[in-house]
Amino acid sequence: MAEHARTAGWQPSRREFLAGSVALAGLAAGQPFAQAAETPTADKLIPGKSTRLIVYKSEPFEIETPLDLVAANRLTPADAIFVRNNAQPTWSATLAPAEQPQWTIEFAGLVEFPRVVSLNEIRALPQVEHEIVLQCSGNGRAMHSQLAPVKGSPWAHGAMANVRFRGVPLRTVLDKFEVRPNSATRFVTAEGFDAPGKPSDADFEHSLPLQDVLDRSFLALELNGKPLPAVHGGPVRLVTPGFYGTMHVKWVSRLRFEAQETVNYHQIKRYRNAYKPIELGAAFEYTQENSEPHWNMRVKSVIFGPGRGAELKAGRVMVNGVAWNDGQARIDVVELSRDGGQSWQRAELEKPSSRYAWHHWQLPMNLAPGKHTILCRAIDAWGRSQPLDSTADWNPAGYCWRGVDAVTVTAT
Ligand SMILES: Nc1nc2c(c(=O)[nH]1)N[C@H]1C(S)=C(S)[C@@H](COP(=O)(O)O)O[C@H]1N2
Ligand SMILES: [Mo]
Repeated sequence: MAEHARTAGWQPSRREFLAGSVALAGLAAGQPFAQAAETPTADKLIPGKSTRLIVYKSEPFEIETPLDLVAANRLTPADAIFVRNNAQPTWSATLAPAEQPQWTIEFAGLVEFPRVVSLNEIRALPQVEHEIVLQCSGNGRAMHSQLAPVKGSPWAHGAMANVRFRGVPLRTVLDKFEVRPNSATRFVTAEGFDAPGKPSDADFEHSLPLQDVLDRSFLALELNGKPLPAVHGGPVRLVTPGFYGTMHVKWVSRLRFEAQETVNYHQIKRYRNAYKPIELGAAFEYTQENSEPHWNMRVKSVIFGPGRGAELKAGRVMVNGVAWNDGQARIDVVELSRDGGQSWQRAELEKPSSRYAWHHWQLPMNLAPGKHTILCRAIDAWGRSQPLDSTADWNPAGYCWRGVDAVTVTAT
């Protein structure tokens, strides 16, 4: 994609920025990564992160949270949240807030009054807070790979978190600054300010359906009650509750109102789900016609306890975990099976703090001595559920795992 010229504002182009031609006030310069033979721990890569995180890649960051750490808190603390960068902007190497007094967001494209709005102007508007599941669409890739080989980092269940974002609804900003999308507008394309390492690679951006953006999106300025850390998109990130994490564009610098989805690599070649099943092990070329982007999250549930492979005392065992979906229909049922899915028992479902957040559930089970595999699945009010056999969901990129979860334990 040709680099755009910014119509106004102080910001340099993304590529100039990456080249370091302009110094940003208040942003910690990224530490140069030591090229050690061993991958450094997450706290070395991103000061403030937990040492327990699993580093698949240090450049760009692909860092998972071990499931017990995901399960340890109702609200995932910032130091434990997984990280996924597609490029590696230097400023992303810190958990500190990205103080950006001069940051601007440009509103461009099919709008009556295109304009550039400063973050300070946005900050002054009424804010909302949403507790949401932040989940990479690659979460669960390791389970896909048990069916047939897939490409990409083998995320288990830990490319997810339950967090609270606070910020200004996009609709509020559009109203206030009279940015009026015209009737031809169908998508909003959000550009991140990060630029790829190789100039020939694509910038990071995603198109989202206009209606969802107007209904749900907000410009997040805070995470868990604190200024948004740089690594998680600070100073400002576009968040659309119910969508997969890839759509929550970090370091958002421009929103383009458009009649068509962008043809950007990250929108068309990756981050999509095919409309029809893909044969196990087969290659697949995504196009706009044969697939749809990772927008709404699929219904999913994960067992938090007992842990995978746990050895425990026979008798009464409390099984617990979480379920969620895209927040568009109520999660009705979470049920567990101990006989491979022939019979199911309903878990007790807690009222969630938000329809976009984890829905906690639990069920006591009586386990006789021996090995047990416990399955779990959620069903929402639209009847959407999770497959017992995920072969029809398999895809070569290992995207959007939503299979029935399974935990095997030994009771003695
Ligand atoms: N600008 C920008 N936004 C981005 C990305 C990126 O590479 N650049 N990665 C996306 C992907 S694929 C995911 S899963 C989430 C990860 O969010 P986190 O790093 O805050 O956990 O950010 C999304 N937003
Ligand atoms: Mo992702």
